[in-house]
Amino acid sequence: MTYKISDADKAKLDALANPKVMQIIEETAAATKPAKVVIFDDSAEDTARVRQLALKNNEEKLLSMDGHTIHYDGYFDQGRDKANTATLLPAGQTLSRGLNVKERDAALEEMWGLLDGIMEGKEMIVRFYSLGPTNSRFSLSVMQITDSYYVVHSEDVLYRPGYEQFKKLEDKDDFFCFRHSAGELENNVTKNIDKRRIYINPADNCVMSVNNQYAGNSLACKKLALRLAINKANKEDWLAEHMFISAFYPLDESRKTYFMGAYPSGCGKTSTAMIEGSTIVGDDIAYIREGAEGEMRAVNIERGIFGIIGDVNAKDDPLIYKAITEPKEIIFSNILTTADGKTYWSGMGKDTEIPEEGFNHSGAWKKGNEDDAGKEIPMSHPNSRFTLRISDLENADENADNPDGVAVDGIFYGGRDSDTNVPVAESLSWEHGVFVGATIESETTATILGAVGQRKSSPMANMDFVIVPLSRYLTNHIKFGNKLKRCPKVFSTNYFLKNEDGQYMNEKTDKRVWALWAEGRVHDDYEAISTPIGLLPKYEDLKVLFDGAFDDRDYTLEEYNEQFSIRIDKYLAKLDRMEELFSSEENMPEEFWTVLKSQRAELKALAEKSGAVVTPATLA
Ligand code: SPV
Ligand code: MN
Repeated sequence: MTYKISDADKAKLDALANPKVMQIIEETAAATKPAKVVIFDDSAEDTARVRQLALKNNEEKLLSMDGHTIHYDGYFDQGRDKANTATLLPAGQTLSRGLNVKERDAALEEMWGLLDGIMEGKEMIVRFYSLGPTNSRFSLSVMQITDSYYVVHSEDVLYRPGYEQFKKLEDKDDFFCFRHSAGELENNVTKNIDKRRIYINPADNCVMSVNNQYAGNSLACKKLALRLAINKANKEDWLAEHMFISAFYPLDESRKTYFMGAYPSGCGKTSTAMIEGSTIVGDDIAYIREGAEGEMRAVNIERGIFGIIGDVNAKDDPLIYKAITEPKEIIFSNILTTADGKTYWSGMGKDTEIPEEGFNHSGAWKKGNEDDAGKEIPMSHPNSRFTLRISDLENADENADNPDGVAVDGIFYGGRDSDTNVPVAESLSWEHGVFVGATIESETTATILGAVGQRKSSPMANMDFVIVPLSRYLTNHIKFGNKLKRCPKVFSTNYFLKNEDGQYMNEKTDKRVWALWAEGRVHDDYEAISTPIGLLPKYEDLKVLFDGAFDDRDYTLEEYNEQFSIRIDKYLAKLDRMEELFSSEENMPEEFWTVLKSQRAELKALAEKSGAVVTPATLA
């Protein structure tokens, strides 16, 4: 052994009796040269110690409310860094949609160079997690190595402990391995941001990530593991998806129905998972397998939420707002805080109370401050977030930790689309549902570094992580649904439709009604209007649901007609965009093209008969 370790920590490693674990620690310590190696197990003492060390090392600071802490990522480390994230493949291999690829040997050489001495003077933390409930056939094991106590503290909140699960691996190397270093720090944030690199190596199920802190770049278990899981799932017979899982209930709460949903970042995924009246299993990543009765079963691989805090207020997201303004263990990131430990973020609904100075992702901040590029620094970053445990929520679902997952009967797909899709529509078939998911488009948001507001295609809201050919991923999706005896219904949603004056056509809370309608459709409670783009709700049914769901929302026929009219030109233009994009994919499933062609033919025929904009009443 070439590194320093306490006897107690050495005993924890010995108890795992896993040669691969030992080898990885040995070679990582030899390269990174930490002051010592520290091993944490699943005990409450170790978990408490992680949080204390995040505070002691100034990676987090206490806030005035019990359990709340604040962490800051660097000014230039506020989102996932797509440009410097790459999958390592043999020379000549590429990935769909221009996902970054690097030649494996050269990239590994570069990475080991960056790792050389990177932990000098710091502790090399080794911590184990389970992706999914423990003792579950769905779950995978993760070994996280990092020099950041914020990273492991976040993972302690977001993931289930996995040290005991590693013991059960015995000597097998069936786990994902992650090496992370925040790199040299200045004022507690990564200094050498130009040397930020995130390399995914599917050949040995390892990821290396350096010179960053933002969770989407640094946390093993989040998007780094999702990429490896998608690779694994596509070689096996299951799905790894960027999806929430929640139970929706009818207004009389007489039954519950589990739904999943995929939305690109910043497009309402967490608020859909936390719709009033629902109970939540998870809001970000799910593993899906077939159940014993031929049903779709899903587990949340996480046990917490890393949610966007911007625009969370008592009116639009009452459940989330309540959850983050009460005492419990919460890590806030990149919002405005004051010397007395108060928290502020944009859109919190208290505009008049926002202080003119404080501390935020730019450091000491005053209203009107500009950055080096002359851009005014917002009070809180648009991708600032909160991290909390689902079990600390009042609306945690009773099956959130069920090792056999939950049976899913509905799937939502949505993007950020101002002019095309109707607010909710049921897909005509499983294949049509996969098409709807594959053709999600969204205006970009602040979660990804780079320009915001551009329309981007994001298949299943999962594209950034699909490190297998997109065509294979979609083919597996179609096959998976087709083999089920109880296949979920699929719904497209769109919360972002705007009228000609640029105003949103819907209130943010309207999504509750779309969920109520979809839940009812699963149980055949409502008739629907059959159209080429899918099955649409009837006005009378929505009216009753709006009246039942809200005290003061009068849903008018004019609103309905405006929202649910089929804007045929827009749909046709979207089909053209999709045809062009997917034509460059080899081996696309035939079903995709069949749906695309029939949509186009039917929409054209409808336009000839009824004009370019068709109200649902015309089709009823
Ligand atoms: C997302 O962007 O989809 C997130 C946050 O869930 S991140 O950790 O950046 O992936
Ligand atoms: Mn996500």
